[in-house]
Amino acid sequence: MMLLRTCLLLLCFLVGAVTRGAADDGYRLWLKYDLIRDAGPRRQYQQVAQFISVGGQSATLKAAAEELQTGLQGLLGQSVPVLSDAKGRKGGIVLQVDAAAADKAGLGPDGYRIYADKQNLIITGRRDVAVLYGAFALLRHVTTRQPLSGLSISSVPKIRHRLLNHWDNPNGTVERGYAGSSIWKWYELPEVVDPRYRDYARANASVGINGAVLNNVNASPRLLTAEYLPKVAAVAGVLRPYGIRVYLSVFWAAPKVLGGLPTADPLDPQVQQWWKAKTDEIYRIIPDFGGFLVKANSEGEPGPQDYGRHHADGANMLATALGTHDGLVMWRAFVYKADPKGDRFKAASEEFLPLDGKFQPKVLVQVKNGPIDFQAREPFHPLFGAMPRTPLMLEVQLTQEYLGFATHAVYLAPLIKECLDSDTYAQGKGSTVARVVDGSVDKHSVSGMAGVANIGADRNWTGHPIGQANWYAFGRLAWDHALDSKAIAAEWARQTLTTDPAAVQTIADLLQQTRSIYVRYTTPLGLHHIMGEGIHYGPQPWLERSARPDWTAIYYHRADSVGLGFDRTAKGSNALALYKPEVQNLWGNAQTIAPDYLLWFHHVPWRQRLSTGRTLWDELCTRYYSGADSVRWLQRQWAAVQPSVDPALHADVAARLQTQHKEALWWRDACVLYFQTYARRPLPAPLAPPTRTLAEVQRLVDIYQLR
Ligand code: BDP
Repeated sequence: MMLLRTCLLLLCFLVGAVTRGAADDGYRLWLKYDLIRDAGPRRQYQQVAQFISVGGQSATLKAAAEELQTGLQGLLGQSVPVLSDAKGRKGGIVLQVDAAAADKAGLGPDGYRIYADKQNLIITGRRDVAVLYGAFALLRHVTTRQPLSGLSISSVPKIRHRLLNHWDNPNGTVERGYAGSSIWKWYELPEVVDPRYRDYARANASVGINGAVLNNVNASPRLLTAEYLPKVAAVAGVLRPYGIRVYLSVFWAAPKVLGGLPTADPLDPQVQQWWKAKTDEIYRIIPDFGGFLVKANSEGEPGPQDYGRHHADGANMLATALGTHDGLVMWRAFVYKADPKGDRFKAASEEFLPLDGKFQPKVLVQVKNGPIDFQAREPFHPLFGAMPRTPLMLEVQLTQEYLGFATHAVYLAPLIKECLDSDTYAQGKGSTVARVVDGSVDKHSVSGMAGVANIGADRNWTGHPIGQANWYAFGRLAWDHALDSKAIAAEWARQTLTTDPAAVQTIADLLQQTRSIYVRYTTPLGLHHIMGEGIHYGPQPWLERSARPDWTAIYYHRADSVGLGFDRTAKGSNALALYKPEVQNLWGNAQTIAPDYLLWFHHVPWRQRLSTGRTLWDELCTRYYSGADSVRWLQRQWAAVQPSVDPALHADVAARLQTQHKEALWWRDACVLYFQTYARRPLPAPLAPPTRTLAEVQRLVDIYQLR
């Protein structure tokens, strides 16, 4: 009797667990493939998914077929056999490489086409990997419940090299990573190959990412050693079927540290020989190695300038070492010498503009979206459009170093789009950053976009569940920068969070607002670089002293009894002159500049009336307060979708939003109280003054600065 009861109880528990479903831990990202519960649409998809036929044996085609099989079986609840030949059968999906047809259709190496012929659904492209992209596109199509009848889609990426940059260290830590330790387990490799690498590759391929720089730009020489290269090769082996090439960040002084040479001078024949031999060694082990990423003479890293050479000497030396190997040198333009009298805004332009036309064809110069450093809002980097003879890669940051770590919900597609859509006027109106980067403005055949990864070993990959949307959106925008950021948000939410259309809409709406809300409660009106020293978390606008003047906050906001903001007009640093006249007109006049950019370019009197009708001081306070209030709005919106989202996942985001609100108040109070010491004015009605003192907020910030 007792036994029977125990068995019954156990049975009830198991049935309960199965019907409830396991809590969603976020591991599956947007590749969930949960059953389509609505029988009507499910049947329609079932009719065209009777089988998958794959015309080829390659690992990539196999991966495509496997993904479709897993995906469709999950979505449709039926088994879908994989055949090597359709043999006149109808009602299936046919994967086929067709170079001639792809070339005729202008698909390029990666573009795909999906269309319905009389019998089947065909996915085709010039190469295996194009077919793989098509397979993922079809799954996205089904997951987002779009019709298949009469289907005909072609899609060609606008950017050739779509890369994640991992800032991962060989010891397992991640620079500016907030989702746990590195996913690359260097100590275990190459013998232990974590199955997670394959899921990483699947996720990337699903959004078209085709390259990964595995290690931090502040590079350790370790990965270049004969001991470590087989580890790199093991990772490359897992990523290869998914069309992802592996790249390495290199430590400039490696010939000294690893090769025992007395110098790392790029013009020294022994140094050149060392790199040539090292490059050949890499290609022997990893034949499709992608190339090198270099941070040189930046923030204390060694570089060619240590030997009186310039960046092009260094980049070209590596390009020569690559020789006939099919690889790239991505040379970063993130450089700024410590100059108390200078303007960091201009530093990269000063070093790189004279080098335009001096780089070898294998070199791309990688430029951050803005001139300072991944701030919540920056004007586009003045190098875009100013180096016509050099292909420029765009670098954006997905890890939220300056955007609230993995605690604040900030969807980054609007930030990335704001940069991409900015007009440089390089070749007249319409020369957007997007078109500079995709090569169309200056007729470059090579192009690239890099996203600094927000991925770590946390079960859900990105710490904050919403961070997944940033990984997703980066891939989608690198593929097609014309996509709309809210549409991407909806697409992501539909695949990741809920199938309920109203909830998807609410989530897309709220995601779309997150970045501007974050800007308002941290750095409204064009304030920048006023965050906590070193960790870059929380507010510290009062920071006056640091190892370098341009690491303080006062260097950037220039608050005084008269006003606030950095004068970058001709009366100030004249950084504005780096832009084309049309852009200077847009931003040069404090009366007409969009308020969002105001303090980037102007020192504005506190009492000055802005285009919003308020004085600078009143507008500043209003934005800080409305920004913090808007986090409450985010919370309400998120609460509204609760019935449609997995409970564990919903609770996780809801809890993070609580922290976000608390910290929005922290930012608000710190900045309003601090700037008030200069403005010496009361808060405009009806805003209630903070209930804590400046000293109290400062003490709070001090805690975060403790070691
Ligand atoms: C800064 C980060 C630093 C990076 C640097 C870079 O604080 O950790 O090494 O950028 O991009 O934002 O090289």
